[in-house]
Amino acid sequence: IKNEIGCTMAKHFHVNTPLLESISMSKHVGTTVFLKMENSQPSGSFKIRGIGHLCQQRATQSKGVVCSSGGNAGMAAAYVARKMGLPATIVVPSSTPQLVVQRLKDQGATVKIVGKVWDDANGEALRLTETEGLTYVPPFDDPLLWQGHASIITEVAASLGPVVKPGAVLVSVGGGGLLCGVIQGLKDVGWTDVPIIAMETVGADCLNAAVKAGRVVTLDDITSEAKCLGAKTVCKKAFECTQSSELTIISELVTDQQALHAVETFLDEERVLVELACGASLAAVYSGLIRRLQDEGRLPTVLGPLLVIVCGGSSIDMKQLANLKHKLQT
Ligand code: PLV
Repeated sequence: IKNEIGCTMAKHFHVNTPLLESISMSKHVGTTVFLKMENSQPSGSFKIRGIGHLCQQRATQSKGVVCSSGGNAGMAAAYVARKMGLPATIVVPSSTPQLVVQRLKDQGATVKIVGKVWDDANGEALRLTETEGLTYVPPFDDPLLWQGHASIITEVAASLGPVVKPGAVLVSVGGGGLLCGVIQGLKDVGWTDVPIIAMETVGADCLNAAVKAGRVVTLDDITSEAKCLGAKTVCKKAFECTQSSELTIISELVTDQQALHAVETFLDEERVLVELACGASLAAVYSGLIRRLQDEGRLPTVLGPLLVIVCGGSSIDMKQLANLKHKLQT
């Protein structure tokens, strides 16, 4: 594939990530655990899968892209735009840590800081789409993103081979794009009987609030420190999937403290640093939530291998980790 300036473009921008068995996590949960290491993607998270795919479909004739983001969608959009030879404008809310703003600039993006939460930044991105004629890159609500993210599951199926099937899949939910992609992937490989555990933090819980209300609702504010899970409204498709009998989706919450503790344990045991948004999923293992779901009969007592999507994230370094510890006083 050639772009406008004649550069040869890769078939896709993401890489096939490692699928690692975690002995220490298996000890915590009492069943085999496989980690899909999306933290090792270019740009630091799974977001590159969907955003790479979307940009290849929509941005080849573009004069530039604009993406609203809590951080990681922006990192992916900036990376892809740079590879495609396009300018990128990334709009982030003021809650985005300075370290992410710097990393976005290092990817060559123009960064605009607008509003308090992602929803505010998104308003500005939509405005720039209109006024500047840029290609809008949504962070989670688009079928092209879900199609790109679905490759996580097809890769896992290829790695595990025909005889092994996960007992459950663990994902973090922000706006629900990753969840929709995982659902798509499970359908693609015929694993619709594999339950999904959809994790959010208290205070960034738009899916859980929707499930409880029985309809899509908008949160008043994002009070969690897991800002990359901080969309006030979950995408309609993700909510609809929780209401359908085609797949089992269990929506669960952990506290910021539990997510932070999970980030630290993961760093100690796996030697990998991920952000709080990812810690929300890991906490399901470390906090005993999986075992509780088994005790409650919501997951089978004898569970097949647990597949953990290690979504990754760039909003973290040792200094930020110390800041979070101080803020959350653990
Ligand atoms: N983060 C989005 C939305 O933020 C963003 O703009 O980067 N894990 C990580 C590390 C993430 O960055 C995100 C999304 C998620 C999980 C959740 O993915 P989603 O939004 O597709 O459910 C407001």
